[in-house]
Amino acid sequence: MESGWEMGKILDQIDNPADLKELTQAELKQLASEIREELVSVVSANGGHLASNLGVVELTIALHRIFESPKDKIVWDVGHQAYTHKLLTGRRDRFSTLRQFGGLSGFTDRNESEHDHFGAGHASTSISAALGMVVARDLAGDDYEVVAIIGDGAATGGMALEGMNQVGHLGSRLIVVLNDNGMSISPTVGALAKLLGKIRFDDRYRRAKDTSKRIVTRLPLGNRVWSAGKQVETGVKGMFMPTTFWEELGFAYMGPVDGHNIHELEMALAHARDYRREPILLHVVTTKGKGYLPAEGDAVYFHGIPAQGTDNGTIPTYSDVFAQTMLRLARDNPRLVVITPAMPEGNCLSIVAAEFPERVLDVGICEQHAVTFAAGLSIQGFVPVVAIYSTFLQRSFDQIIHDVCLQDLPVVFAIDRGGIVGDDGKTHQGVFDISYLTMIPNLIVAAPKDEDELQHMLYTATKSKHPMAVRYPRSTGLGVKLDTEFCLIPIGRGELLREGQDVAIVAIGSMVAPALEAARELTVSGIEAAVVNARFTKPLDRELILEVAGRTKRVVTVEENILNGGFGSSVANLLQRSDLNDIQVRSIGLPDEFIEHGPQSSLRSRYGLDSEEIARYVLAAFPDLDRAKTTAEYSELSG
Ligand SMILES: Cc1ncc(C[n+]2csc(CCOP(=O)(O)OP(=O)(O)O)c2C)c(N)n1
Repeated sequence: MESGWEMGKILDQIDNPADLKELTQAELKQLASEIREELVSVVSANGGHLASNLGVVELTIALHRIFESPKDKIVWDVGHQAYTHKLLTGRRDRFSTLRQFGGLSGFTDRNESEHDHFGAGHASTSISAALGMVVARDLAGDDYEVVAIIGDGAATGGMALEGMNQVGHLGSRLIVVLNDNGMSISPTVGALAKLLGKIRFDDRYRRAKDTSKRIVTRLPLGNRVWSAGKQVETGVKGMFMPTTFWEELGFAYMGPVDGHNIHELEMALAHARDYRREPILLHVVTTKGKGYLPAEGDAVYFHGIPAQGTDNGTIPTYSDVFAQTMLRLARDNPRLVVITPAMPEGNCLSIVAAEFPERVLDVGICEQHAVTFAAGLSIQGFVPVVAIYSTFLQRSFDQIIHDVCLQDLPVVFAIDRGGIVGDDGKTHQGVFDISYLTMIPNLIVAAPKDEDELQHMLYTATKSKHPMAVRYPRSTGLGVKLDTEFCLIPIGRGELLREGQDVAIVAIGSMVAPALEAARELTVSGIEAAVVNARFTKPLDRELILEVAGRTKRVVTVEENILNGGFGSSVANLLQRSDLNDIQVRSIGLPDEFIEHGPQSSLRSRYGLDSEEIARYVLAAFPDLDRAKTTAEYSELSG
């Protein structure tokens, strides 16, 4: 670090974590406030996880002062709170590109920095990944520290508990920092959350906060107040803790520590680092949104904010229409229950919860449990709707197969964020669901062409005798009128939206509207394309697809999903097994790669999923059509 930083911002002088070590406590405080300014400024413009990041500024600074990344491994859970970590690990200059196409990811990413020891985006992975590193270290006879930082929300996830179970069993040297702000996206739910609440709000802790400060400043680093768990003989630990939950799991427990006091954090982390015996759980209490009043006041909204200039307009989103539909259905059917794995906000469920609090169940960040829990409700004659993002449903793959579909239980999967989600990028794209759901026996898989069809499909799903998935995109609807009466959509029936004899564009879900538009654009080239809204990827509308294919001899499928195992491959399979000969089939969809972050519209265009690209593809895929057009034009010209 250059000397003379007093002249400018301290943050501008931090090129790597080692630069932090020379700063005084007063300078660190100044640095924390500069970081907050930078976070608010960039995230307000680009969108992102503001409140979570504001809450861990001091914790991140302290971690990078006490540990030596990249030698020591700092493993963030979810990775959505790693913005300060990015600022301090050589990415300050690129921070303004956060979540933009080609810019920094909104999560930890091993391709981005040697300081990102584990890539994340989905919750509850840190303890398992960190334990893997610990065991590798110990088997290889290496010596470095491994620290997992996990939020109280992510700690509700099953894998976190599975990881803790093995950590306690092995007794390995691992430090788990529990970043407890009482919030997941919404307030954290569950018995574990209650336990943490007890500690946070315990009178003895509040009194002890000051006491501990006194003790910490009075005593040298090695004082026994901070020596952990079973070794502690002073009364301080007992004073802090109403329970020994973590100790029973085999962890030494330290805390709770004030997560906005850098000095105190450093002392606690240094003790944890030097303890070197059993695994340690360091309980750090933070305030989500800290230091920016709007975010402190409304941490739920500021958990993840949209980029500046994102105009929501007046057209409802698909998520809005989902929630409105659930509300109406819940009024009519006292057996309808909506299950959300910690995403009541994202799924817009507050309007349903306000009227039926006992029938909207937040189960925590527990997608696997959510699905099997739904199976149990279904067996007892209830109508469970699992409201879930496509990307997170991946967690429940076996539960869908083994607990729901194998028993043919009529569970409804309302799958939000199907397709390209945009700025969250690789970890969050909902581009696999058509493939991984269509292959499962008994499961009906549908995707609506617009928000009106969504409500009818959801209604149909709640009346189904079989499990049914309805997937819809992250976006506003098309602005179509919503029918006031729900109607049943015949299972496995698509609809022919446009006649045409040259080529049939068979589209599913969000791709139906651009397919229709592409067909209009193709008329300029003298090509008449039929357009089919397939509605179901399973069961397919055999009759309709075979009929248009037989007539046009050219079929193009379009889906916002990976091509491998997707809708297009189902249609190709159908045609291959039919008696039809000489049908040319082409499929538009996403390639066999992880799709990066960027605006939804530019990603769609990049991957050929908008009307212009679909039209261009049709022309290129069937040059005979183009020739026909040219000949037609030629004869027209030549009179
Ligand atoms: C498997 C999975 N489910 C849901 C989410 C969506 N999600 C992102 S952050 C978050 C809350 C995390 O809460 P916590 O771990 O306490 O961190 P905080 O933001 O409060 O710091 C949720 C539910 C996710 N990333 N991964």
